[in-house]
Formats: sequence, structure tokens, C-alpha cells
Amino acid sequence: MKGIEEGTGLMLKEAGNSVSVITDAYTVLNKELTMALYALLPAGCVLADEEALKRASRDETEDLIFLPEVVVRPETVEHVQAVMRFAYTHRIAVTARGAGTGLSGSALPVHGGIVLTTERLNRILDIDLANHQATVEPGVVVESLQNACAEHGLLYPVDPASKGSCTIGGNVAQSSGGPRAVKYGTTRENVINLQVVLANGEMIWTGANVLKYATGYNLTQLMIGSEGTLGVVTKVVVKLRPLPLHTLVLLVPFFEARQACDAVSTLFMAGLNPSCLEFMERDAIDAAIDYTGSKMKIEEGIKAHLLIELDGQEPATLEQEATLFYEVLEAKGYTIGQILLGQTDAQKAELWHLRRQVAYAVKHTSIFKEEDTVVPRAALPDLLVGVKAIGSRYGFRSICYGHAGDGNLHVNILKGDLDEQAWKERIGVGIRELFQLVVSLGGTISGEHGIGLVQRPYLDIALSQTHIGLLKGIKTAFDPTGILNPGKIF
Ligand code: LAC
Ligand code: ZN
Repeated sequence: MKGIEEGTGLMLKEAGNSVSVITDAYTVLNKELTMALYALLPAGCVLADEEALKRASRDETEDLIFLPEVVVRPETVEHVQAVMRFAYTHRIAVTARGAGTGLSGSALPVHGGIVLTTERLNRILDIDLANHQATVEPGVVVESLQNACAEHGLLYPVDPASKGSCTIGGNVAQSSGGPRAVKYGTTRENVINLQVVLANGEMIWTGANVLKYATGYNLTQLMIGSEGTLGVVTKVVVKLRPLPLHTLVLLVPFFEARQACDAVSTLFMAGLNPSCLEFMERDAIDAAIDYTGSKMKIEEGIKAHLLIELDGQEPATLEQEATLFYEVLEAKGYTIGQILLGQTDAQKAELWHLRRQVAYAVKHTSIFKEEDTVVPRAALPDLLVGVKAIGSRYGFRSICYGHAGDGNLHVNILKGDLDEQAWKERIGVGIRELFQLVVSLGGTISGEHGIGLVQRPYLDIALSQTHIGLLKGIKTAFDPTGILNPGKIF
């Protein structure tokens, strides 16, 4: 890669190869400090070769690249403590990183320094069958935890699209969600306790391994979604539930996208409780079909789909519930096409594969900006109409999809044929307008991807100065010298 230099917290933007340098007050790891860091940890735990630095320099957010000066791969909590004590003493920036699947630039070391990856902290320490809890290290891949729990008839429900690669620590940092959040909650609702190494290397547990907690401020919840700016999570205790034995998946095509959005609150008002309720615009499913080489055919004139999953212990109950779904949709007079019912494992897997690939498929088609809007679910139709109106005003094409049951709409704004100059001039104003709309509908600017680096310029739309002031006060209490993932959120 052209233009990489070591040791300065360089920012390299691939698009157009423009390179700008962020100068800052953090200590650069010179040779002496790097050697001291090598001496602190066992062989293989500290890397400074170009390959390792490049791997840690990006995530799945657009085309941003920031090089760290060194990568550390601790194997124990004591290693993490040693790194933090070292960074605290020398005022070196530390950015914790899971699998790098984030979508807000949160794991990017914008001030260089140390990237602390959790790849070697990847053990499932305990599955406590008597209490329906699991204790894991942050580098455990979410799907591995789910599989391990399923062997005991238990469910860890949080399932981001990237569940096969993202880690539980990354999910804690971002408060990740995914399709099943509509029934089971996001990471927030499923984590009960955290072991955290603080900026100065001290270690705390944020709560206790209990299902109720009224013992002072809730530091567990504070830590979730804090994007590595308050501490480094070294153990996560999650709650588990009985594994539903059966699922049923329906793909419902709508001739009007607005009606698909409207159907979401209608279904809940009828008393239904799906385990997933996802929305995909026609262009989203088309892109996924192309990208995955699926043979699925979508009827002419269809503008959007709802992908609905029901789960439970009895197939007969699920079938009754599915019938109720049809009845509710019919009674409302929505114009829908042929409903596809996924019954076999292969059919269900194909439908979910398409849904999980949408983000990758859409990004494959154009330069893009992905937004993670969320509104009260009844406001979804207004959000969709507003997104399209803003798009027409600025000349952007947009593709929307997401977790409709949560009112969480991912809006992919595509550059398409727009020329470079117009894209650069309009994208920021367009996003600002989109977020203003979201807030005016009672929503907020991120539901599950976080603020990180790329949403930071828009935080003032969602939060008042008083609110931001309180957040900054919390940051200072936890991280007085500002070494933990600097440059994020505010
Ligand atoms: C999804 C990711 C992008 O829902 O959040 O596919
Ligand atoms: Zn999502």
C-alpha cells in the first residue's frame, strides 16, 4: 500500500489517495518504548510488522485506514493490565479491537498508538447450566458461543449479520443488535456483568452475576455501547434462555414499500411476537440475489419484503401464529404477492443468507455511506418516505433494509453516478438532514452500529450540549488522560 509510514498515527484515505496526518498529544512509540512493551508480554503478543499494522488499520466502515504503531495480542487479563499500566504511564493511545467488523470506525486507531486485539482472549470459560449464564472472554466469536450454548439446549440470542466473525467484545462495545433483538433484545439486554480493565490498569467487575441489580449506578450498562472509550472489557457474563426447538420463516412481498413498513406496527398491535421482523427494499434483495448467485426469482412490481421468523417449542403453535399473520395482513388490505414459506432448514438458511448478505451486496455496487437510523416502529413509513425525499433533493440513490420490528432502518446512501465533487459537497448535508428527520420522528442516529468516528460530527443532532457534557464528564472520570480509544463518540 502506498504511503504507509510507521509510528505517527497517520490517516490514509484510499479514495483519491489523499493523505492527511493527525498530529496529537499522545506519545509516539519510539524504539525504546516498543522494546519495553515487547519485554512486558510473552513472545508473539506484540507485533509491529507491516502486515499486522495493516490488518489493524481498518474495519468494515467505508474506506478509512489508520495505522497503529504497534499491535498487542494479550492472552490474559494480567497482560491487558500490564499494557494499560504501560500506556497510562507514557500516555499512549490504546484502541481495543475485536474482529474489525464494525461499521462506525470505532476500532480505528485514529491517533496511532497501540491496537489491543482480543483475538487470543477467545475462551468460553463457563456455561453455567444451573443459572443459565455463560462467562466468556471478549474475543469469542458470537456464533461459536451460540453453538456451544445450543449443545446444552440453550440460546444466546444476539445475532448481528456478521455473527460468524464478529466477537462478543465488539458486540459489547457497540451494543450490537441483529434480527433477533426484536424479541430477545440487543447485547444490552443480554449481558449481566463485565470484567473491565480501567485506563490505569486496575480491574473491576461492573456488577454481579445476577438478574437484578440495584446496587448503585449501573456500570455494566454504561460500559455497553461505550466503544472502548471507558475501559477494556476482559470477561463478559451473558444470560441464556431455553433454545427454541422450531422456527418458521416467511418472506412476504409487498407491492408498496410504504405498506411493508406500515405492516410492522400492525402485526405487533395484533398481538404477534415474531423472533425476527426484517425489512428489505426490492433493490436490497436484488443486490443480495446477484451477489450470492441465488436462483430466487422476485415477482415483477414487488417493491419490498418483510422477512419474518417465528420461534417456539411446538410446530403447531407456529403454524397457528403464521395463519394469524396472513389474516392480519389480509384484513388490512395490503397488496402483497406470493408469500414464500421457509420450512426446511435449507430454505430457511437461504432466506437468512440473503438477508445477512444485503450489507455486503449493496456496498459492492457503489461508493456508499451507511446510516443506522432508528425510530419508534410506527414511524417507519414516514422515515422511509422522508429518506426517499431527501435522496431526490440531493441526487442520491438509497437502499434501505434492516430490523423493522425495532424501527431500525439501515439506510445505504449510494454515490452511484454522482460526480466526485457533488458527492463530497452534498453527502454531509444530506446525512444531517436525514438525522434531523430521524430525531423529529422521535428516533436517534444509531441503533446498533455506534457513533465511533463517522457519526461523531452528527452527535449534536441527537444529544443536547448538556447531555454531551454529562457524557464527557463520565469519560473523564474513567479515563482522565484520554488514552482509551481517543477521537471517538465526541
Ligand atoms: C445488518 C448489519 C449491517 O443488519 O447491521 O445487516
Ligand atoms: Zn443491522
